[in-house]
Amino acid sequence: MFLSNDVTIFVAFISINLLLINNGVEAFHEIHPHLQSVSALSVSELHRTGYHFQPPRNWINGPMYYNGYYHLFYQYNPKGSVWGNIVWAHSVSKDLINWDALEPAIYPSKPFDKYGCWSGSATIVPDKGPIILYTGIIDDKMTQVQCYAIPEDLNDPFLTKWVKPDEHNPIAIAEKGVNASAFRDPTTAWKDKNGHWKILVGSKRKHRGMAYLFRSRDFKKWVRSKHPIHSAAKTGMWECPDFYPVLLKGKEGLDTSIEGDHVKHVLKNSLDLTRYEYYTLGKYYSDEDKYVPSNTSEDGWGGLRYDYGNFYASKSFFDQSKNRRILWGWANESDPQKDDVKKGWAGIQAIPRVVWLDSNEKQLVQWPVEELNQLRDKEVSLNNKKLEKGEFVEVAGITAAQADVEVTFSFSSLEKAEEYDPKWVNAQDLCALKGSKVEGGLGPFGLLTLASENFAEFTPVFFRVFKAPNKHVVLLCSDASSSSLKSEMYKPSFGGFVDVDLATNKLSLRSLIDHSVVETFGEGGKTNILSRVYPELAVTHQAHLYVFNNGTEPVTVEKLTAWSMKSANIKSS
Ligand SMILES: *[C@@H]1O[C@H](CO)[C@@H](O)[C@H](O)[C@H]1NC(C)=O
Ligand SMILES: *[C@@H]1O[C@H](CO)[C@@H](O)[C@H](O)[C@H]1NC(C)=O
Ligand SMILES: *[C@@H]1O[C@H](CO)[C@@H](O)[C@H](O)[C@H]1NC(C)=O
Ligand SMILES: *[C@H]1O[C@@H](CO)[C@H](O)[C@@H](O)[C@@H]1NC(C)=O
Repeated sequence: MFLSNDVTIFVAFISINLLLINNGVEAFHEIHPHLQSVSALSVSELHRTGYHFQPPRNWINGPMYYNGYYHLFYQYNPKGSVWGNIVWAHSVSKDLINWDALEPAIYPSKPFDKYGCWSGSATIVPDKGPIILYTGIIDDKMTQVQCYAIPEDLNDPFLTKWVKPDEHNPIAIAEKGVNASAFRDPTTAWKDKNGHWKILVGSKRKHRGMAYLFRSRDFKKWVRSKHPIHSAAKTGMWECPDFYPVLLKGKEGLDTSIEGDHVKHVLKNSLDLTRYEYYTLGKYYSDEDKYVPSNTSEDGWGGLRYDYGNFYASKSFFDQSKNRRILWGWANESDPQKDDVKKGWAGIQAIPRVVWLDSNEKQLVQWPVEELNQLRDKEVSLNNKKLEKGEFVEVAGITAAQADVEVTFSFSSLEKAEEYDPKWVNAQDLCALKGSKVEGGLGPFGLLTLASENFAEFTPVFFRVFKAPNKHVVLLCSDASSSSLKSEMYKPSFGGFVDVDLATNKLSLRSLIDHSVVETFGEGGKTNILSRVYPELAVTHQAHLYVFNNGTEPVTVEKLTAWSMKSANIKSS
């Protein structure tokens, strides 16, 4: 995976402790000068996250669970502040929240990856252990091939060292008809019922995005199937494809090799053209190496998204220790590059999310891994609090800049819902049109996160309900437009529609607030939005959290629980 236009500065990890004073904020940070690549002299803690994983460089390769440890591999440039020299950095964890960094697992060392080791995935192959497949760059024209690496010592619990055998490497090259500059990001392999291993590799032909399928008996010799498993016109390069089964009923995750009538398959791609991710649900015909999206999901960028905010290059893996599928994405910065240089870091990981098929079988549902709850500290609650139009109530007593909040709102009637205009097909545009200050009927109501004393800054996360001829349309917005006094930020008002039955007259939200992140799960994880924000005033102890209602219909905070969140223990190497 390749972010040519995104120059992220990482600085990181000097081995002396720095004490920074920023607006009264104290912070310690460890930095290693030998890894430092740009001239930042200090690392600003101001907007640094307390419990979201912050790699120095940031999108992920295949995370995996093996022998009691979760492994996170991520793309990282140890030599420069601009994109290049990409290696696979490596951290391990027992619980997906607290992490220890190891030395890089994979770095350019062979003719087949001399110019870079790009994204890929890990597969745990029975009797062999984990095998990493990744994209190697063989020349300065960015010619891409697929390679593999294996642990040097399977008895090392951390799998610290990885080797790239000369035999059978690279495992796949761009043969005739395949664009060698657009041929990357192999998926985790699955094994079909005939014993063939299969992987996908993202590509495009002119403007048509596609995923090629490769097949192998022995995980060494791979053959490309004649047709891509799937393709879609005008979607451009498919980065970081992900392909996996989900159970029709239940939240349990499945091993990537499961197929049959009791599952649907998910095909996700990160579209380089829009910088967002889209997925479809569909049927996988393994004998024909074909995937057909079902008619409930739109194929292309009008379609379903894991997250309607900053969330890209995600990967999922099956966690056999807890029988769940975990989805993990990367969130870039929204501040200008010069601020990244100043603050000395850029890019975070979203909180790992369990993913399963909604009972309506039309979309996925996601929820933060339960391990996150160990960081919950001081708890406050607010129950049965009615909010009239224009009312807002503070959720006081917690660290509002580093918090987890869950809330259920109820209302007695849908009558006052505003008329829905069928022209409003784009949720993000609608959120921009109807912000939290625009009075509505039922909604806007929700949380007001990272608010400063006088509301000069705030990031509202809210619902708004509309009435269409035969149904209600529910909109969820996460609006960064007033999040910071600084003007030159990217401050979108992200939005997504929520496919929910309103018969219960209730809507719920969970927001994970972490200094420069507001990561929201709407209606139990049906519609999710991650926003990056950089308040000037609403920082650390000056940040406040509220519930609010700006609709004419009163709403009730039926139940709200909020926690101060402890920081995770994320160590650098
Ligand atoms: C191959 O992909 C590269 C990189 O995106 C692009 O610049 C080039 O035009 C593509 N070639 C063809 C023949 O489509
Ligand atoms: C979608 O497909 C199902 C069968 O798989 C069919 O019953 C339904 O009518 C189709 N819906 C549309 C809108 O085509
Ligand atoms: C609610 O509306 C009022 C009046 O427009 C506005 O001053 C206030 O900021 C709004 N609340 C939020 C959370 O946007
Ligand atoms: C993250 O940054 C913003 C602002 O610079 C861009 O608009 C996005 O395209 C970018 N997202 C990704 C996935 O790179």
